[in-house]
Amino acid sequence: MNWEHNNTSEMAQRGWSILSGRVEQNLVQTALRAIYENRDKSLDVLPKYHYDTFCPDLCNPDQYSKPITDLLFESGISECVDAVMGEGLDWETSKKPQIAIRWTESPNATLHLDGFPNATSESPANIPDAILGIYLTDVQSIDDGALIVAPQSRPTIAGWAAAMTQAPRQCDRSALQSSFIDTHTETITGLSGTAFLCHGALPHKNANRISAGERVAVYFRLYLQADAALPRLRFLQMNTWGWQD
Ligand SMILES: O=C(O)CCC(=O)C(=O)O
Repeated sequence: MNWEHNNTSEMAQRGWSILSGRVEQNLVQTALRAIYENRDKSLDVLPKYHYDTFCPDLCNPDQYSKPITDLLFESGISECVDAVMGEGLDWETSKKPQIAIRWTESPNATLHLDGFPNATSESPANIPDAILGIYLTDVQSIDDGALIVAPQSRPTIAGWAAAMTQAPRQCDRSALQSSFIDTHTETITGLSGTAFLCHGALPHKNANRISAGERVAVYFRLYLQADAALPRLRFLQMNTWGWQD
């Protein structure tokens, strides 16, 4: 896996980029086997698990499943990400996986930011610095349940971040979320083993799965260490996405 010059400029322009190369198929197939052996079908009906994990046993923080963390640490992805994010990444927090399975009956999704508290919550935002996605099945078109992203919402988020910095108590969280721009969205496609990095403040959702079968993706929310040279939320507080050549 490699991070090329064009990855950096794509991050700066639109907030997402596909890593060059793909995760080796033996790692992908081992992860898929673990997922299907551990999948808890009783969770399928509970929408919470669509945004958490369908395999709690693989995502137990006492010991994350090796076939899943190998996708990061044996594929060359962790080195890429370290190179991009300046080795300030908190891997203990960032290696928590989400197993995201989508099929035709999955609920409709709406654009959102991960770690963004809902309107009534008192908790602070915990928006990741970046999100790493890995498709374990082929996602060749939007109908395969691709990830959809909304870079056009950047000015809205930058404005909100500025207001949040100045007067956090007066910020209307629900107003921000309902103002994400659901037109001119972009679709991330790729064959099994494709890995992509998204800016943590890039609104996103999965497209409905129309094709037969299931889409399986693994997501990792990447957080910089608290004492990293650039503080968390740095992307939100800047007018650019924070990625420079
Ligand atoms: O399944 C996907 O591709 C997106 C999942 C998602 O948006 C989330 O869990 O926050």
